[in-house]
Amino acid sequence: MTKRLSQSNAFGTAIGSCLPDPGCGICHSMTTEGGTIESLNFPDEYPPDLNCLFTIQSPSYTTIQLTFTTFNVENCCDFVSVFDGTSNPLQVGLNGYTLPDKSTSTGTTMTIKFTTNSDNAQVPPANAPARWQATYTFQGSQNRFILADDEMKNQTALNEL
Ligand SMILES: [Ca+2]
Repeated sequence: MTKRLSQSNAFGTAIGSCLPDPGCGICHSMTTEGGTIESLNFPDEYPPDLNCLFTIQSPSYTTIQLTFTTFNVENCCDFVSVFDGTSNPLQVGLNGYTLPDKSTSTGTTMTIKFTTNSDNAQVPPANAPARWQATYTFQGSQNRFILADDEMKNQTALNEL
């Protein structure tokens, strides 16, 4: 019983991680449920000549769902690609001005590659500035948090007997 409790508690405190290459953008608002990731200088325009990787790591036994919430990526020359793990492509060569589909990993790692060419982004005025933002959420953790919560209640109930 004590062992199970300590495992659940260790799990419940894990928040995963989101690491951009230096000078590539930012991950923020990280919690046990996920976080937000955005292009460099967001909400302003991203610069040219980027060759960037963002690596998202979720807590054990969870998967990662990525949902773009802003997507204005120069539709000739700048590209976003999403990989399951580090190399299995989920969506490759995304650009343009409509929100891409959601991506879901099969394991605890998702990698996002973002490259921009040497020209500043030329996007339609209605879409400017060129930028993107996405939220990532950890899937499959909810039951474990509830389980951990129930175990805490059970433990409390036992202590009160
Ligand atoms: Ca560009």
